[in-house]
Amino acid sequence: MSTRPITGKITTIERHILDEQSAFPDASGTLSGLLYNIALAGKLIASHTTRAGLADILGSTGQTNVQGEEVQKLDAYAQRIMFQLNDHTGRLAVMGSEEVEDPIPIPDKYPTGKYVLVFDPLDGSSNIDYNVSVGTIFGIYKRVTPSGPGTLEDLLQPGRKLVAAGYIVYGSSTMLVYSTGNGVNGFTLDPSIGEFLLSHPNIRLPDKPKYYSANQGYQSRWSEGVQRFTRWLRGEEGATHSLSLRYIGSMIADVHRTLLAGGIFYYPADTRAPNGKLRLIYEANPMSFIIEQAGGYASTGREPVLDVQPTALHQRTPLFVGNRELVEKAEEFIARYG
Ligand code: AHM
Ligand code: MG
Repeated sequence: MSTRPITGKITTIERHILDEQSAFPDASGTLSGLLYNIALAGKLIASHTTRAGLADILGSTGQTNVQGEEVQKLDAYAQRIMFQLNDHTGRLAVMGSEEVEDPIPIPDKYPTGKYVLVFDPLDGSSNIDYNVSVGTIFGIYKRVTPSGPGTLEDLLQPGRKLVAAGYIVYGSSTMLVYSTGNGVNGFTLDPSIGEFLLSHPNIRLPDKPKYYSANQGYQSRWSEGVQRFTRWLRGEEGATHSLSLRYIGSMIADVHRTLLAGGIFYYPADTRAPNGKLRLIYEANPMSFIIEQAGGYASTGREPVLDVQPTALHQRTPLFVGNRELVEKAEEFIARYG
């Protein structure tokens, strides 16, 4: 074991959240508490995802965990954790989740608050069986209805109105990345002490993009503009350089890599999915907010994702996110060829 003394400043996520809050002298601490609770949810979900391969073994023997609960599927667990950590705090008016069809009310016995939480509790969950990275995505808005229980109207806000957003990726290590509109910071979970520590301060997309990322298995279903754009990324269609390809099939991990390495991730519309696959409110918007806060750009291919006015909780959107010049190039090809 290393006996090297700790020399650098160690910033826990709690300290970072409080430091950010101090920039707003009138802040009540409600948002800070909400963010800290989400970080706690991330730790709990991370401790389960690392045991993912064991769930079936334990489940088949009828094992129960320490709380006496039956071992259950990870996405249901992640949903329950996000709900239970946030339902009683008096901070939220309503929640919206990929896992639940309707707006999730705050139980009557608890007070409601001024914020709204949208989340995908476990994005990429089809990858769990193959030990591929998955993650939790979240977005926080101020409520628009005046008081009492929050409604669908509170959830149908454009991404531009996000107060904070972020994600927790359960990969080779667990990382939490968030922004309150003042840049992007990343924290790595130190499992030995159970704390998220600031490991990636002030993340900016590198100027020189490295990878493009899309499910090219669907290429024949894409529009001509998207097909030509893809060829351009590979050095054809008059391009002067080409990018390398990476596709995990877990949006959270594909966008996380795009954020750190530079490049573009896209999930376009296709002949079978005319609005693409990804969901606007709790997948595309929070990830787009992060990418834009880090100097990049997010588009539907025709307009900024963050400007889309949602009309339904689970609506889908085509998504192009990454280095601005690449995303704008996609818009150019789509405007020209459809
Ligand atoms: P999920 O929310 O059910 O996990 O679905 C969303 C996931 C994204 O993480 C990923 O980008 C996409 O589905 C992959 O889809 P495909 O298998 O069509 O490439
Ligand atoms: Mg998802």
